[in-house]
Amino acid sequence: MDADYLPFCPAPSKPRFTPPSGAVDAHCHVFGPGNVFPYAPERKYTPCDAPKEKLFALRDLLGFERNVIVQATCHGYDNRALVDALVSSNDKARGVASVGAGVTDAEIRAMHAAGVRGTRFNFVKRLVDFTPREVLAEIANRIAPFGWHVVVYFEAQDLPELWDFFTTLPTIVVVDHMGRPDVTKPVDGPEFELFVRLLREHQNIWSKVSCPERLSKFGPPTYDDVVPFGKRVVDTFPDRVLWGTDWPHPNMKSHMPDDGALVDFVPRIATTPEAQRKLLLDNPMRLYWS
Ligand code: 0GY
Repeated sequence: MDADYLPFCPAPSKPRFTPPSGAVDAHCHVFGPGNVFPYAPERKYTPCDAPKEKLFALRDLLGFERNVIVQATCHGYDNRALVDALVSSNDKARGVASVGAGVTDAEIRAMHAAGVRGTRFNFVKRLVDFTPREVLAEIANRIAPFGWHVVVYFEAQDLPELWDFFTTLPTIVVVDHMGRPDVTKPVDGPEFELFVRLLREHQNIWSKVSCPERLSKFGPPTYDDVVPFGKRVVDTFPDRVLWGTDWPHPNMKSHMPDDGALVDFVPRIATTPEAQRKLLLDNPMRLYWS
């Protein structure tokens, strides 16, 4: 089956930046292979196969030790590819699944044993059909007793409408990609200010400072226009930030990033060894391995 966007970078460069020992790539995916783990019939895109072996090889090349593998919409609620990667990882991977309201405690327990520690709610309209908030709230209440958190993916213009829902969730809430700011707007303008306020007023809300390749209008390899946004979030909330490659970069149509260049973006937003250690090691270890 053909993918409907670009294939991932076949030969990423070795980064110049060396991550701290034990570092975690806290946002990446596995896709298929489709002949073993079929893609969801309701998916909005067809990815290229991106199996666990390739992810683990990339992890080693980039100088990381662990992965947090996030269920993407192309696999729907079928978490088998994710769970297979987790149990094959030798305790080097944790997961964020996607579950429906019908999930049972036994299913949650089995996923937990495999290494799942959260569920993801996706609000990006091009990626998913609408799910009523009451259903999502019910799922959050079901997973909370297991110590799981909720990962949310949305775009900046939708934050006002989602605010009340996010701020009443009973778990830690991790926002993907800084809530996808429009980086042509000022970093201290009202739109990004609202996102910063979300984290400032709610200590249970964290942010991934990932995906400059999706947010940038300047483009590769340095994604300069994203730096002030990432740096502001890392500087302001050093203990509640995570970073990931987003390999294999689903839906990237403008260009396919060199994952080595993405790692070299990290010291530009986390500018001290302490900030880098928190971002790449202490924070993800606390959330996923403690
Ligand atoms: C990402 C981003 C995207 C896709 C998904 O679940 C998904 O399909 O998250 C996107 O298209 O922006 O983080 O993987």
